[in-house]
Amino acid sequence: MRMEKTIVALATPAGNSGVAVIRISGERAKEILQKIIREDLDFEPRKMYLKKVYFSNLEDVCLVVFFPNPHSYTGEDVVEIQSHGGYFIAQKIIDELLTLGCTLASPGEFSKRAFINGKLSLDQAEGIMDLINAESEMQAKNGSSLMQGELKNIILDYQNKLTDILAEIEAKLDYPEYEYTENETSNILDTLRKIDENLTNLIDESSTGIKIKNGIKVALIGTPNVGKSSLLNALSKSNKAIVTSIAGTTRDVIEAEYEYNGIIFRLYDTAGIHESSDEVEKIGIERAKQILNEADIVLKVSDNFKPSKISTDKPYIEVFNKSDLIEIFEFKEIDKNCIFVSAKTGKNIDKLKEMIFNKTVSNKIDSNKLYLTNTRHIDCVKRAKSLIQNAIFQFNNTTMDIISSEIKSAWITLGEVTGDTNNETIIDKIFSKFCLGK
Ligand SMILES: Nc1nc2c(ncn2[C@@H]2O[C@H](COP(=O)(O)OP(=O)(O)OP(=O)(O)O)[C@@H](O)[C@H]2O)c(=O)[nH]1
Ligand SMILES: [Mg+2]
Repeated sequence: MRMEKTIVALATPAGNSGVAVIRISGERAKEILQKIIREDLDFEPRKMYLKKVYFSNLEDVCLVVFFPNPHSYTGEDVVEIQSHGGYFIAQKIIDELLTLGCTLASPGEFSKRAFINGKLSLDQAEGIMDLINAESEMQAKNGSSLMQGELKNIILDYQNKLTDILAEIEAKLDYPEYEYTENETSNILDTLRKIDENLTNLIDESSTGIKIKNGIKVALIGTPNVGKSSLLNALSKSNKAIVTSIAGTTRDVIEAEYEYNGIIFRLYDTAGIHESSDEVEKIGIERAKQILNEADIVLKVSDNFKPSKISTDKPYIEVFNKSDLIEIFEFKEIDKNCIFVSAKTGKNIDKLKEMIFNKTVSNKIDSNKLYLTNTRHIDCVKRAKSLIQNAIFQFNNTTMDIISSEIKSAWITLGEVTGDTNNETIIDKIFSKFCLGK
């Protein structure tokens, strides 16, 4: 399907940089490129040209390249102009392209066109965004697998199996007197059960996928002055939190993060919890309690080597900080929930990271596996699973046309993952969340 508008956007972030990439897509892309370089050139596909680009009363020497349809990102004619970086120059070139006939692209419009032109499935487009937004190795790996069609292929495989069953049932619906052999019904049931089992696995493992996507929330909780902020700095190798010897230094929640074994851990340093009459500190303490509720794991920090009195129903680790102040030659684990560390010397900080990892994700993660990380995909797979289960449960107690209708619905629901069967409003909504120029 061809679009009427030829769209333009900056594909690189706005700001000062070595180069800026301006992307144009649509029927008029080549003609507009010829106008801005003031040359009637018949571009060789995908070949870089060094050309002067004219805009306002200025000019820049740019690299330009033409990707004729359908061999381009969007499947349309695409032009890329690499100008010198800098907010001003790139913006002025875009202004000129707008006067020459381009329209400003909306967020995600390039990817949406790629999807409409069959260059990408919906989940592949979402994978590209995951890859762009990735902050950790696992997020990048998962985004890349999605982008390369790993989930799409799984979904297509299930859809094909369902199609085979549907073909078999539909062919026999015209012959109401047809009696299914035991072999035929058990083959259909076996296939449905296998799909159900695979979908169930995908759903079960998606809790790990969500952790990969969102990161693990780690709350640092304790009484004032025990070294929570110092620990946040030590764990994240940053200087984000203010550290002083004055009790009650931290008021607002301070956030920092670190990556461990490909996973992002989000640290939340909070105000020391105690009875306070200070108005500002009281608000900070309330926020600390809120963070305690939202955390995936809590570090109960103390500096007197006694377990903290703060109670939580979340998984937690007792962290005895300032261990450099006592003479322990060999730190012994009292139990699996407790560790002696020193934010000051860095002692056992890596061991603490390992403990946090083991308590939150360990053993549940296989770096070669594709996890469902997107709530939209998880929702589709859950609905498809429930339809398949309906078909299985009713199999021996109802007519084949009812079974067939459940299977058809499951097929359609699975198709929503790849965007095969979505309506236009949903598609628009999904792409509107993408970034500009993508
Ligand atoms: N010796 C030693 N001192 C530490 C260690 N960690 C923190 N401190 C000191 O303890 C004091 C308090 O540290 P903070 O990190 O500000 O403590 P906090 O728990 O964030 O304190 P509040 O924000 O007031 O609740 C500072 O003087 C730190 O230098 C440590 O491992 N060893
Ligand atoms: Mg603090």
